[in-house]
Amino acid sequence: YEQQYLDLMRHIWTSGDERVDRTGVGTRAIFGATMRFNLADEAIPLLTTKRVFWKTATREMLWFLTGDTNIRKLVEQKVHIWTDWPLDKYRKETGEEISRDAFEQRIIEDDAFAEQWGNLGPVYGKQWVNWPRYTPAGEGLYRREKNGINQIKLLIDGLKNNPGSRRHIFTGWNVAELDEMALPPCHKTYQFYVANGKLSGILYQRSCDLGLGFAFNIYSAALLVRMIAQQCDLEPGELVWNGGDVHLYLNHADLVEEQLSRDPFGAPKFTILRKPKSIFDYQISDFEVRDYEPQSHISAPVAV
Ligand code: THF
Repeated sequence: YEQQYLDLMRHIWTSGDERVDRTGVGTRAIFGATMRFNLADEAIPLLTTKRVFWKTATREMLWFLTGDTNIRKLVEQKVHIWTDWPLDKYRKETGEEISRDAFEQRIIEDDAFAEQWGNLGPVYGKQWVNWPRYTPAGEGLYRREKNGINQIKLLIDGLKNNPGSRRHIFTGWNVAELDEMALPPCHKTYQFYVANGKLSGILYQRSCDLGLGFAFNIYSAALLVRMIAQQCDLEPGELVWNGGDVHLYLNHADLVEEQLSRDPFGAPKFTILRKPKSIFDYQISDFEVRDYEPQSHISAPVAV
């Protein structure tokens, strides 16, 4: 599987379309790509050609499942991967040249500050577990209900009660609310499939930062399939990844060169140590990775 990734990276770097993107950094891109990964025998898609911080990605996934959209809980756990967007907004709106560390410190220490500046808008978690629900309130008006739709709960119920369904889907792409989001969802649609006692998943990702985000996105999707399979008493099957605009940022040249010079090594294993009561009750200590001996981390800047 990792060879699929490295081949795609090489292909995009050598023959992708060079284009200007939203961030102004510039990318090389292709449109449409698929990778498949078998999750049997505790296999987990963690890249071995660089170290991937799987605990960070796990904390992010658990945070999504709480429905939270404020970076505070992430920052408290030393997860910094969502800080750059609120930080950028803060700097632009106040003109203050605050450092990233100082910004995170204020997010942790100052409730009002976190409330005002730490929010990403109705991104992933909000849509996943609390998609807005409207009911008619007469005279053509609608009332927004206090509790929205929990797509994840419905998904699990559906997988348990009607495994053969072709509608096991959840999505963060709430068209009416895209404008309010710091960033519209990249990993936007998940679909699941049950056959022969196994649960498989497809992730459709509209936009993929192949050098940086992909390592997180593919691991997180596998984690999700594994947690859902456990909750539904199924074995993990296959993870299929579909990318739309799959790109490499032009300022990731060093990362690309370094990573393409390395060979994959070993087969990391993943275990869930306990079966929590529901999909919403997992903790970081429930997960164990073994046989993961990656080559060194390669740092690269994130385009905001
Ligand atoms: N925007 C861009 N340009 N790339 C992305 O990968 C991305 N995301 C999320 C939203 N917008 C994006 C944010 N997720 C890292 C990882 C995931 C991110 C953002 C940043 C990152 O910097 N990873 C480093 C260090 C990790 C760490 O410090 O723990 C890495 O080397 O992996 C993709 O969904």
